[in-house]
Amino acid sequence: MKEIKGNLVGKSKKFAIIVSRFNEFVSKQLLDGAIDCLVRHGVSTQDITVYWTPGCFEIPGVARRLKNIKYDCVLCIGAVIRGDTPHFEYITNEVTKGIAVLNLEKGMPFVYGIITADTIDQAVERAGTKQGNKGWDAAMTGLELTDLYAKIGSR
Ligand code: INI
Repeated sequence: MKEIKGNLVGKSKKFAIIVSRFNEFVSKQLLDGAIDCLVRHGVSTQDITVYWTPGCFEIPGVARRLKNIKYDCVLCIGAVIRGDTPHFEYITNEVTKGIAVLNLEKGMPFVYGIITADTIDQAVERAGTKQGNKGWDAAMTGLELTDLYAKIGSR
């Protein structure tokens, strides 16, 4: 049997992080968690580039523009919080679909680090309090996937 796993090795790996400014009081905590995780796993701060978007809706478009720049992984980070109108559904659907399509089309990992919460409390709980930090979790996924993709090689 042959089994291939991605290890959490960040040395010499280049990461882009795209983060939404909307609900910045949450997304900034997610960004800090992601950077902390990458650096603690050996990624140099010089190998991390952060791109800010107005909202989560814009994240897939910006991610697509990065395709010609040499990154090993793109982390997509933001928070969509439900309001009184159906807006939440449109934003979450588009950002989710957009990131999924990029993963399939571009042959490199685009990690889904988007919190979709019904309430502000739920979002805060996932941004470094009760439920951990989903930015940190996204970075862990990114580290594992960059190593796994490297082991698989280009197809
Ligand atoms: N963008 C978010 O990142 N989170 C939200 O909760 C949100 N809500 O609720 O409106 C949001 N809206 C802005 C959207 O992402 C776009 O930036 C905007 O529609 C302009 O295209």
